[in-house]
Amino acid sequence: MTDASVAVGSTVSQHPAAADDFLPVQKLRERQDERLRATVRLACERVDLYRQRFAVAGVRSDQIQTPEDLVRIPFVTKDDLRAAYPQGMFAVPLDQVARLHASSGTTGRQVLVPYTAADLAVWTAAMIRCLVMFGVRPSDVIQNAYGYGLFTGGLGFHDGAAALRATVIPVSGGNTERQIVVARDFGSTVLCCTPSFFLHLADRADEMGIDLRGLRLRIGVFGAEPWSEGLRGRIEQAAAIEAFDIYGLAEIVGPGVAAECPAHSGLHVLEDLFYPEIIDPASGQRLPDGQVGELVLTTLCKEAMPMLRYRTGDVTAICTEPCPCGRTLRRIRRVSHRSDDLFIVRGVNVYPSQIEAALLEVKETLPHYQIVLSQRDGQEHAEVQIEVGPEMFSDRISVLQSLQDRLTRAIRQGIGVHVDVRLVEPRSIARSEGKAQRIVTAGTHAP
Ligand code: DLL
Repeated sequence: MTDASVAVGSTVSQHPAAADDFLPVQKLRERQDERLRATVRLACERVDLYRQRFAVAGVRSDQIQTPEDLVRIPFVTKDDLRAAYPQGMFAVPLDQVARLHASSGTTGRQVLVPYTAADLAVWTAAMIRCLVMFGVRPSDVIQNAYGYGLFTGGLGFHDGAAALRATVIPVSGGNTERQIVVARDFGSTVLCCTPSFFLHLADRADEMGIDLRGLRLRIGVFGAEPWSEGLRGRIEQAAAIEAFDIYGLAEIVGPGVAAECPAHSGLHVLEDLFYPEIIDPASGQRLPDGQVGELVLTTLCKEAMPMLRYRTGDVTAICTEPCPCGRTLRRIRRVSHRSDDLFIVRGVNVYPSQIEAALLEVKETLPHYQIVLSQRDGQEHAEVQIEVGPEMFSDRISVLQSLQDRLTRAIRQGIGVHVDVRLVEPRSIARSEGKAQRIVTAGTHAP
């Protein structure tokens, strides 16, 4: 990060849509209180689950006046949403629903998410604010390589970019070669996609003899899955762009819940729209700012499906320092993993992001990796499979052995325990066109 980039950030944040990012704290609190009261009232009037939960907890809706009072009410979980499938959580009749989306279903059955026209307008305004935060301007050409469809990435970015009056290329996810040709021939200046798809794209561009650094791209907007600080460095280098993190989830709105400003030190939560809390995932106790735990979100403006204390499963912390960009919105640290996205090696909990960070310490490998879980002797066994580039693979066995040793050491240093590492052939790990699947389960191995 440079001082200049912060200066650029504050210049573009003159955009009228960005004013809500800079509200005086007192005004922000008043807005949150007012919106929270209206949301709680609506939820309890219209949604059985909230009515029942409040009754069991012995709380009346008018007792929830400020976000501090939220601790009195129970959480909502993904299981609750699944149990209410398809429309049990809707707070409006279907004829007032303007659009339906769904969560990705990475951890089970999809959850249906309705939006009224007003919800869509709020979402679009949130996306404009995020794009402005990244320094995107109406003169930009935005290549939107998030999937269009039930997934919120495609249309979320599309509506925000169109409302910003930028030029949108609705290329959607996948079709890697076409993406590269589009970026080159259409003169894209902003690329939006998952970080794992970008890696795939960078590899392919290399094979096609196209240098992404020579294109007009200047900004990349990456989210929808965890990615590490180390990966940011690789991405920025591969395409000579500034890479920004954006966070969101369908149950709350889609992309646009939180985003990075040019200071790159955490993601500002649009907390006049989505109220964040961090809890201890085991006890459910709210944790003070600065402590790591599970992110819980409450929507403050949603009509069609208000969410009160939704447990995201995502692990982060609220940053305590003010941000140099001047935004009054609190920040969360980048989401490194989901609380259920772990595997266990010799009793130690390990997350894929820790493996990725360790791999990035070793220069020769691209972070194309997968963690393969299997049963051996009745115990869960984990093996990290890492792809090596074609030039390395054709090399001598001793070179490969030395690479494997260095990777094994880097991982051991990173996570504190030994994990089996296996180098695999170029292109043998399935490429992601959207969210990467880092952990896979193999068939049962004979002991
Ligand atoms: O992934 C929405 C989105 C689209 C966000 C495009 C950003 C860009 P879902 O499909 O419902 O929605 O998946 C939500 O993805 O709970 C996190 O576990 C993960 N996730 C989303 N953004 C990030 C991020 C979209 N920036 C789930 N870093 C969330 C880490 C992320 N994880």
